[in-house]
Amino acid sequence: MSVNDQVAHLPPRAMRLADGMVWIPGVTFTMGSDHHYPEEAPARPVTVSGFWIDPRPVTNRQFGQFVHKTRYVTMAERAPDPSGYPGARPEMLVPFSVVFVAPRRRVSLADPHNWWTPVTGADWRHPQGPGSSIRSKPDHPVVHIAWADALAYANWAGKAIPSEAEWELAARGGLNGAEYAWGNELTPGGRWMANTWQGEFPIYDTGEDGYQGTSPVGSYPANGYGLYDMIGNVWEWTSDWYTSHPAEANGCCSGPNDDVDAARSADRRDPARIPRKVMKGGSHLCAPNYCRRYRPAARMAQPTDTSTSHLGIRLILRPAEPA
Ligand SMILES: [Ca+2]
Ligand SMILES: [Cu+2]
Repeated sequence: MSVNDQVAHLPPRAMRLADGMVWIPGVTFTMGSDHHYPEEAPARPVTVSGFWIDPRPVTNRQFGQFVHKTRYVTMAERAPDPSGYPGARPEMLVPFSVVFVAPRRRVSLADPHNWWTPVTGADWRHPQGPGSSIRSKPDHPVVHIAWADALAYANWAGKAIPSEAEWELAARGGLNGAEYAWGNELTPGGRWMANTWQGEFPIYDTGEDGYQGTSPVGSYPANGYGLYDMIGNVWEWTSDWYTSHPAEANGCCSGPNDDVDAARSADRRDPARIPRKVMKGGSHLCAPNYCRRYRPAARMAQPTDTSTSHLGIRLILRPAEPA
């Protein structure tokens, strides 16, 4: 299908649900890319049925309403269950979440521990750890959300977490095969289209795009489907179990092989063998010198038990199956 055909399928403005969800028409599109990281290849046709999607990631204010109503306690606020972590030292089994901390000087880019720090007391209300707050960030995307938290919120909202294919189709905004969610140029006419990192990662972010760290959702232009922040700001959970090569994945995200796929998604070097989901969209930490994942095709593995300061959620709604 050509780009023009796809644009003809853009949803009319009227096709929005009362809460602003946007209709993404079912289509066959080119998923993945052959021009970047190996885990994105091969570019291949994938067919997705139509669905509704939230135009923005879930914000701190929205997540706060959920917590207020349900008294839900996120994974980052609970001590890990020792049975899931054989051999872990007791002092490690305390509530924590993973926070990006910029090192003071140049470090090896080969070891993410040089900038990712487990912080006790870091959670969605305290994104940088104890002493930090979200008081000035009601409209920023919620972060420090583990997979179980994402599911709990989705269930409460009566919505679902998108599959990787649904997410990528939505992110492409009707531009089939484009590099970015807005076309083939990172900064068309010099304009920043998403919240990413400028300058040398991980030492110093110049914030040339207007923001260091997260930004209020909707601060950058929407894509062709009217969706904000699909790229940059925070990564977003998808429901697919991670495989290093998309062609290995089953056609469907759940079913009789779900347990097998979950087990296979774990990192072999991880003694606890925590299963990993695919996250999409890149974040405010994606930088040209380290991680050019501010593109719809980009993907990373995220252990389901781990929450971080640059990962949030966006929900979808699938139409009811015809009886
Ligand atoms: Ca930025
Ligand atoms: Cu990145």
